[in-house]
Amino acid sequence: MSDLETLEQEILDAVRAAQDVRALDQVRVTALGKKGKVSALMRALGGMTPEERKTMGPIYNQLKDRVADAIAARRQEIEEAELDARLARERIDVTLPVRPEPVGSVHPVSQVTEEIIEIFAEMGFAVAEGPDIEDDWHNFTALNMGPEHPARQMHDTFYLAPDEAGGRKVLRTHTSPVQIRTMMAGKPPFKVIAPGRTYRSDSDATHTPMFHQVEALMVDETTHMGHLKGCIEEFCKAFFEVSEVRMRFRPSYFPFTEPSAEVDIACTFKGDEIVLGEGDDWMEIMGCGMVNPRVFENAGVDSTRYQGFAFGAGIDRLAMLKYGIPDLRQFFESDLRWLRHYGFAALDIPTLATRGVR
Ligand code: 2U9
Repeated sequence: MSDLETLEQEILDAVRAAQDVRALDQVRVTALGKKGKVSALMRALGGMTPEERKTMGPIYNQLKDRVADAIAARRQEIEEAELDARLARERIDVTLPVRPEPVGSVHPVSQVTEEIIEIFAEMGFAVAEGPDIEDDWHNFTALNMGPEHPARQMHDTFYLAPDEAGGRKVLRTHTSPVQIRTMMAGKPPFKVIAPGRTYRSDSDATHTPMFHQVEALMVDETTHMGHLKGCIEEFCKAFFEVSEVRMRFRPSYFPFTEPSAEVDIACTFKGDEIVLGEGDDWMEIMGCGMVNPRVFENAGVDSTRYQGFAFGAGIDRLAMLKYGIPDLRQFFESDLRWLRHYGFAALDIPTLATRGVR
């Protein structure tokens, strides 16, 4: 056997003997690394005559390729064997029943979202969804906030980098674009709620950059403000689990509704606790109004035939009020102690309907 053949045999034996990626890498370094044996041969080509180089060059190159191929093949073998071993080690029997002990909990925002969806489902509202990343038109312009509208400034918008055409997408600042998409995709009547994540560049004790909203939209030929008031009142009674709730509607302004109002519910502060539904104090819980005809026209709905109401509320704020959670920022800190304290038992779905509150 020539020296070259012996060298190749030695290297290939070492490749086969390597049992893990680290050992294999060691073999690669001793053969093909800077100071490796095959690399030394390649370097030696430089000191040869042109004729010698012509003969030996291809021989050394082929040797190098065979060694590299053998290493790559062995690496694949080792990786596949390691994966098989890991899959066998970490095998999970997905047919096993769920552990009986509490291992996780439902976040108050998820719990409250489910409660809200259920209350509105009973009133005949479907859930509508849309993208978190929106275009300017759906988030602003369609909602009667044209490029120069001052209300845009109040939204503290997160803008994405401009695309090739110079358009800048936004993280939706409210869930209202979902209702625009719903109206554009279908025909009236509409009866939907849009719960979901919303984003504004704002952070203090009562604001987080990501928060949750729920908005409702009902559109038909005779929908009027009485329906709006009745619907909000039914929602409040069911959500806060009280048989009566005193409310007041304060005139307000939103570009997408006309007229617009803010809704307060009566409350009493008893020490640290707050009792909702009765008392001499007021707590603002949502905004609402009759859909501005301009919004209907933008969304392809005939505003001479249809009218509708809309309202919007912060889910996080509703959760704080209902479950006595003092600090909004803790909602999103993923602190296990907080989650264990304020979380709800998984699988124990305490729906309002099954508890027969209404
Ligand atoms: C369409 C037409 C009208 C949704 C509305 C509000 C009033 C409102 C705030 C509540 C608390 C946002 O999270 S918050 O700060 N929202 O006051 N939202 S009316 O009106 C719409 C939506 C969509 C097509």
